[in-house]
Amino acid sequence: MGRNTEPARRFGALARGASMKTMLSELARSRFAAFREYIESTDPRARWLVLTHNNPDPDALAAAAALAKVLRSGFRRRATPAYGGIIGRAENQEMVRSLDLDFSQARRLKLAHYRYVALVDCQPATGNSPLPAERMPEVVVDHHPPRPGTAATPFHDIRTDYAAAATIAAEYLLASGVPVTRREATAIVYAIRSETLDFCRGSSAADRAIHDHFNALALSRLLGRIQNPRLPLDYFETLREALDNLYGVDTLILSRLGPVAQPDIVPEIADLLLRLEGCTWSMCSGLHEDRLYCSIRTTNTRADASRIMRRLVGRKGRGGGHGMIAGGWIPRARGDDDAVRRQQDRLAARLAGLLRKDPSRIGPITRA
Ligand SMILES: [Mn+2]
Repeated sequence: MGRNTEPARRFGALARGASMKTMLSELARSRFAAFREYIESTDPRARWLVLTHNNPDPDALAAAAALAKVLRSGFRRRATPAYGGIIGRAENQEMVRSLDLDFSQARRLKLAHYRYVALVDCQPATGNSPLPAERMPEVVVDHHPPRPGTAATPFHDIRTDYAAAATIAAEYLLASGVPVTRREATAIVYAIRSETLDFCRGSSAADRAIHDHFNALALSRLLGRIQNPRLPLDYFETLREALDNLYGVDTLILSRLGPVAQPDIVPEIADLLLRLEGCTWSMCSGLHEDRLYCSIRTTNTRADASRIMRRLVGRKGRGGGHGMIAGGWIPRARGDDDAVRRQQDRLAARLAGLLRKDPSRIGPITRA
């Protein structure tokens, strides 16, 4: 271990692509050490279910795929990645197709078949995963603010300063020394880009380091195909509906949708609305099956959108998020479409109130 051997060893590590190990922060390494210790204490023959939140986004899909890979290749565990709800957005469907992500629909699996459950990009008992509230997961890997049920789980790694849960899972991949395929690298890169809106929504040094490392391996042609997929006609119809129903007050912009083919379109519209010049808050709501889904966005980096969303949906609904983005749902109002529209208007008025804007001044947005 003489000083003169250092440069050669460092170069060797670089050449093998293991240099990232030295790039992982002290925190990342100690969290992985705790993860390793916990996984090694589990029964090596038992099955693992790796679950995303319902209607998974690219971050949830990439994080679950990476965590399942770590369990399989790093620890020789049997692991099944699965999701609840639907993979709705054309981008996400293209991601699964192009990158050969092997996901099961949780509805088709028997929970009792799995001795262990890992929840990714979500937390227990929050109403947004296929895991029933009474079934405690063994592992939670997430970047949303910690929820009460999480502290009691045997292993949890919650990093609220990370923009993507996929960044945490990618750090596990690197720390475990498991070789990563170019498709897996592409999934991680896309997850971080989409979760941060190409880094315009804020990110940590860890997100940027993981993105840049895996970007060198990513398949740019597939990345391009995922980011620009063909879109079904109902996407354009929903877009028209959203633009026909623009209203707002002050710097808050709102839109409401009727029944939507898939709930993921609601946050997508909220992202789009926030790009209107002069706006600092946006909200979109839309009906899917018996739930009214709602998403809010803000440009205010010091805001707590998650807390506002939870106050917005109240006791009957479920909501969560990060600082600048949040989503949730409430049970749809009984009655016809008009009853739901009035429910959407009440939601908009309540949000205006929470943001200290006068709800009685909410009106259509038109060109001055
Ligand atoms: Mn996420």
